[in-house]
Amino acid sequence: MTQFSPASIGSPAPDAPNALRAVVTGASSGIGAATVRALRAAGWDVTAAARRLDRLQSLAEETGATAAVVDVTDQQSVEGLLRTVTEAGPVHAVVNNAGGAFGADPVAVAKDDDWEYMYNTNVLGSMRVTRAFLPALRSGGQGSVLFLTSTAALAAYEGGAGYCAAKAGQQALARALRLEEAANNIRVIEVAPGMVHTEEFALNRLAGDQDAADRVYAGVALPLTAADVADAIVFALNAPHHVNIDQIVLRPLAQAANHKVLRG
Ligand code: 8X3
Repeated sequence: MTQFSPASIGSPAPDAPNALRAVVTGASSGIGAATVRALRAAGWDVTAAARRLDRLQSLAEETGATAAVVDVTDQQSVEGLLRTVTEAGPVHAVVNNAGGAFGADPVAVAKDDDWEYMYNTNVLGSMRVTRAFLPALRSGGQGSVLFLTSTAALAAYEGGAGYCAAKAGQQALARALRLEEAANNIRVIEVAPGMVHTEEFALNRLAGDQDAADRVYAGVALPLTAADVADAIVFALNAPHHVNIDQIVLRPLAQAANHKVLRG
């Protein structure tokens, strides 16, 4: 069995001339930013893409990644990202991380705006970025497309309908894509984390209410960190190309199911 050691699998040194290149969306914070750090540490050349240029620039200075602005809800913006990336050279991996949860209402009082935004970022955003980059991935002879879904795609829970539906939709996209692109030597990977304590996930979900966001993690000894998830992403991307890790599900030990969280 392959040891869980993200940097160990034949990675070139950072800035090696023939480094593999990845694009990471939603890279301005949380799992996206951690993924940029981990990929750079494993020798990948990385374009860190998101809407917030100031954050991307700090990350670029820290890691040596390239910053690129993208709004995955905007087709022209995605096409601009594709141009920026492909003008600089071949691309080997796309990490569809942009998205998240917006709202935690039960269906009885669901807000259309929240549901539409979640569908537009998680599902349509992943589709737009993937559709745009597939020709470039194919022309390089091999490619990887990774989707950051969630354990919310695996089981529904109260107040999670919109997010669970969006993540299940994104998961279905990944599963269909795997069937469609295997003949083009493109592997499709899904990483589905449970509770990850990041700066913004719960804050976005709970409309900026910091106290409510803090309660999500209250008493949980060790939620996953963004770096934990990034390690899983790099592990899957660094596996030899004939190894398609279809799905990695990772949860904190304290979260045996989305709705069953051990709190001290
Ligand atoms: C987030 C996981 O536990 O909030 O992607 O549904 S959970």
